[in-house]
Amino acid sequence: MTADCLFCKIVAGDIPATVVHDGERTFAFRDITPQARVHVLVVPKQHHEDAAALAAADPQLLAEVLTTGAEVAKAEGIADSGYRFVFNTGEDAGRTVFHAHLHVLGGEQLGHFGR
Ligand code: D5M
Repeated sequence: MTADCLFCKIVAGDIPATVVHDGERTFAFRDITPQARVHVLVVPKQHHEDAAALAAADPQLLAEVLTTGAEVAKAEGIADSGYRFVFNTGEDAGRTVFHAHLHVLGGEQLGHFGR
């Protein structure tokens, strides 16, 4: 756990969240400001700054984050209708939390991404 990391605190149970998955190395909870009917965040339990850092340090764990995202989509009933995976990186993407996290978005027709 990294001090002052919001998502490390959520994984540790120090900050409440609506948890949808608590696995050996991955964790998932509902986004507090949902951008779609289904909006879940999947994180590695271990702290990594962003997706690229996670890929460099532990590619297997990044694969587990993606697999967990697909399992969450299935459990949320959106696997067949379709969903979107997003990793925001940097200021222009509006990145706010510096613990790698996968957004799983779906449950409705999503607008095309970009501007
Ligand atoms: O996404 C960071 C996301 O984290 C953003 O969609 C809001 C969400 N968030 C922030 N605080 C919380 C808590 N406490 N619970 C659940 N979700 C939270 P980014 O890709 O960094 O822009």
